[in-house]
Parts: sequence; structure tokens; C-alpha cells
Amino acid sequence: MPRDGAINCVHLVASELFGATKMRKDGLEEGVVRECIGLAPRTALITGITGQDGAYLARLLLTKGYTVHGIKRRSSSFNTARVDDLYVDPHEGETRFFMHYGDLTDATNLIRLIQEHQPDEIYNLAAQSHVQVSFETPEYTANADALGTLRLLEAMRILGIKDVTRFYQASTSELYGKAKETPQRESTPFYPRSPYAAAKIYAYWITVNYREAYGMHASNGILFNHEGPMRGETFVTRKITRAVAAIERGLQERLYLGNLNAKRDWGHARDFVEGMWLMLQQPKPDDYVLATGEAHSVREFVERAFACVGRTIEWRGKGAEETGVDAGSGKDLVRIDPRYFRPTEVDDLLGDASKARSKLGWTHKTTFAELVAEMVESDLEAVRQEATRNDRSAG
Ligand code: NDP
Ligand code: GDR
Repeated sequence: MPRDGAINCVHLVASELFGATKMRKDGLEEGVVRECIGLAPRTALITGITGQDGAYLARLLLTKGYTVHGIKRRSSSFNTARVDDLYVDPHEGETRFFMHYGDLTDATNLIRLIQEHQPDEIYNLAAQSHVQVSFETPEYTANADALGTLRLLEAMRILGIKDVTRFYQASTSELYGKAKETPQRESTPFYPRSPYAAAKIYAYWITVNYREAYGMHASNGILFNHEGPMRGETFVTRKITRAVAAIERGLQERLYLGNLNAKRDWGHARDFVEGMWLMLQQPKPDDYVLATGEAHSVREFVERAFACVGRTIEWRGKGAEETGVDAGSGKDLVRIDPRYFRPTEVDDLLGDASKARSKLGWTHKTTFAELVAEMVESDLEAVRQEATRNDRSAG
């Protein structure tokens, strides 16, 4: 079994570039193959490139020398703001970042894109990812989140790349739902509480099944909530930090929220995409929880976010009548709107990432306090820039 040697690596680099299947049947151990591939330019395909995680992962892979192909949906308005800075006009310079139109509900499109770009790694991040929206659009959510994953796995089989291309599935702590134990780890039973979570359970198990049935290098990252300045504005953390910034600049009166008592294990997306990548660098595929091991309530998030701009929130009243009052001014800045209550809620999630720590060497780097501060800071700057733009256009 050849283990060392520049010569093997040189062969592998060439084989990676011009068709890897033959070289991998020559008896090289999987670990050696990956080490050597580390020297060759690698290609990744990311579905959901325009989303929060897609944007962070694309940046990470580009810094590691990858060529990155992303799938974006056609939209009547611009939807690439998170990755616009990565784009280089191919007429003007060399680029390793490409975007292609596509959709997880369109199997022929997925097959063609995978065939054309022959990725070494596929990261399936695309999803209708909003839990509350999934109650309004359960069928679409199942189509994109559950069947979309199946379409990608089948495409890999149909194209004969199941032995050479590695697959990452964006699984979620929502699978634990009404959690059976605390903290949740890989062995904790699932109990989904939304159409989103039910769809993601299918995606989780079909990934495991293709791994077991066809020997594919397919892994699930069971990721607990991860946030950051690029988080979508309708997820609770970003909704809060945007509101804090807008209230601070006098552009918004108050913030309306749903369940203040829900607890989540919130980390930073920048740290979590590193874990996704590590999973695909392992000799063997597996499933891993990524989490911080610390849970905080929505209420605490609100308090800390307002504290970043020097305001202390005091809670008054109960249930839907509860308000968050600014101790300094006496103004109620937070009110409850029952529209944001969910038909079935996930009350409390807390992850145990010991396996990822010991097997991948992964751990989160950003603390809860740092995360909130970074998001508030970024939204204060965004609101300032918006205000400046509006001033200019008014003049
Ligand atoms: P986002 O909602 O920010 O991004 C989702 C991405 O999927 C967007 O690029 C969106 O496109 C795209 N998308 C949606 N539907 C389709 C479709 N039918 N075909 C193709 N693309 C589609 O999610 P995140 O980046 O936060 O999350 C990434 C993945 O990780 C998701 O699968 C999510 O469910 C999962 N996850 C997220 C966690 C988190 O805390 N962030 C935790 C655990 C799992 P567009 O921009 O056009 O809407
Ligand atoms: P979640 O994130 O459902 O955990 O899914 P979200 O930020 O939407 O909700 C977290 C908790 O906050 C409560 N909440 C509110 N939520 C929203 N969006 N808006 C509100 O006004 C509000 N008020 C209170 C919610 O009830 C909930 O308990 C996210 C997504 O990224 C999923 O794709 C991912 O799988 C999971 O995290 C892990």
C-alpha cells in the first residue's frame, strides 16, 4: 500500500483533475487520498450559496484554495447580497467563485450542474429554513428540504460519482424538537415539532441510508442555532439586533416578539462552517452535533442586545401582556405579538458537541456575549449607512 511520497501525490493531483475514479481503485488508502488531494485544487458545490451559511462557507473554502460553485435561485429581485463581494467578473480577472441558477425542486438541473462541475465535495445547505414559515408552506418545505436532499444523492448515484464525491447534509437541532434528554447528542432520539423538522428528518435518514446502502461518504452535521451579522432578518436574533439598532437611531418605536422564554444554544455561523468542512475531511463519513453547550432564552438575548447600547430592560406584566421597558426612559420597547407564537413550539435546546470536539478537533470560538455584540454593532452600522443614503436621496 503506497503511503508516502510526492510521486503518489503527483499522480493523484493529476487524477483528481482529470478523473479520479481510476487512481482510487489502485489501492491507496482513503486517508492518503485525502492528504494528497489537499495539494490539488479542489472543487466544491454549495447549494444555498446565497444564504447565511453559504456565504460563510464559500469564504472559508475560497481561503483554502477551492474552486466554489454555488447554486442560486432565480428571483425577481437581487438575492446575492451576502456573496456579491466574492464575485469577480470572469471578463476582468481570474475567479474561483461561480454561481449558477438552480433549485432543489428541479432534479434535471441538479444533475446537469453536478455533471458539468464534477465537485469533490457537495454541501447541501439550501432549504426553506424558517420553522414558522414551514407551518404555512408545509408541502413546499417537504419538497425542497426532504426531496431536495434525495435528488442530490440520486444525482450522485446516476452520475457515477458516489465513490469520489463527498456529501454534507445540513441537519438541525430541530430534529430533537420536544427533547427527550438534555443536553442533546448524536444518540438522542428525535421528536420533530414542525413541518420543517419533519422534512429535515427525512433528509437526515436518507443521507444515512445512502451512506449505508451505497458506501457513500455522506455526513450529517446536526447543527444547533448559529447566527451572525448575515443572519436572515426574520430569525429572532437578527430581528432583535436590527430593532435595537433602529430604535437607537430613532427609526423604530418598538420590537414585537413571540415566545420570550424559548431557549436556544446560539453560536456563530463563522465557527460552524469550519465544522462542516472538517466533517468532509475525515477518512470516514459520520454524523456530528455542533453546538456551544450553553443555552440562553430569547428574553436574555433581548436584554443583552439592548445592554450593548447602554439600555436596561425591565420586564413588566405577564403572558401576552408582558412588556420590556427601558429603565432609563420608561418607554416600553418590547411587546408581545401572539402572531409569532408557533402552533407547536420547541422550548429548550442545548447541544453536546463532545464527539465533534474529540473526533474533529472542532470547538466554537465565539462566546454568546461576543456574538450579540458583533450583531448589534453590525446593525448599528447598517442602519447608519441606510440613514445616510436616505439623507442623500432626500437632498
Ligand atoms: P438561509 O435561510 O439563510 O439560507 C437558505 C438558502 O437556501 C438560501 O440560499 C436560499 O435561497 C436557498 N434555498 C431555499 N429554497 C431553495 C430551493 N428550493 N432551491 C435552492 N435553493 C433554495 O439558511 P442558513 O444559511 O441559516 O442555513 C443553511 C442550512 O442549514 C439550511 O438547510 C438550514 O435549514 C440549516 N440549518 C441552519 C441552522 C442555523 O442556525 N442557521 C441550524 C441548523 C441547520 P434564497 O437566498 O434565494 O432564499
Ligand atoms: P429556530 O429560529 O426556530 O430555532 O430555527 P428562530 O430564530 O426563528 O426562533 C428561535 C426561537 O425564538 C422564538 N421567537 C421568535 N422567533 C422568530 N423568528 N420571530 C419572533 O418574533 C420570535 N419571538 C420569539 C421562536 O418561537 C423560537 O423558539 C433556526 C433556523 O435557522 C432553522 O433553519 C434551524 O434548523 C434551527 O434554527 C436550528
